[in-house]
Amino acid sequence: MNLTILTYPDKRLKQISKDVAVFDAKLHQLLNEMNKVMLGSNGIGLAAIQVNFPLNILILNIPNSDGDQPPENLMEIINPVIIKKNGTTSYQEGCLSVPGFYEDVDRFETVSISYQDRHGNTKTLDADELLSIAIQHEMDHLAGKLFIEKLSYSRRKKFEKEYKRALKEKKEEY
Ligand code: QAP
Ligand code: CO
Repeated sequence: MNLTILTYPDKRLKQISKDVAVFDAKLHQLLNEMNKVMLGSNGIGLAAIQVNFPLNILILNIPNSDGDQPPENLMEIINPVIIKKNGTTSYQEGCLSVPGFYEDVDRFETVSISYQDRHGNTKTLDADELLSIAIQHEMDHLAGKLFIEKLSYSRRKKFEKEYKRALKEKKEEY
């Protein structure tokens, strides 16, 4: 399958993802490969569009207090819909598709979602703290949005400047 992570400003990240209709072995293979790519890149969350599959799929593995990400903490969330949201919070977010940049982003404090698991079974989940933030971050990917689009004008400017410089330095380092 050989997945690679798309990075900003790749326009493919702007695609609107579509619902998964078939819960077959190919879907399971994609989920398994996404998990490998996420953990191999030190990620805590990944949307399928970030590996160029415009499907409503996200995976999460929120580290526990000692920083571990055991396999039993992996969450596979397919076709998610927010059914309840409350409060506001702010967190310094990053993204595997925007490497090296972190900035505060406003989110709902808690969200409840309805989603399907890898077998197509419908579930609900009440999320708070980092899990809630991560779900909202990854669901934005499914709508073709990156966290940098939620920044104020001045912070977005700061991002563009820093990110362009980093890209240029990377090109020059061969
Ligand atoms: C989304 O983000 C997220 O810049 C997941 O050099 C972010 O896994 C959810 C990463 C914040 C909740 C809060 C970023 C790895 C990983 C980088 C990630 C980098 C290496 C980001
Ligand atoms: Co992201």
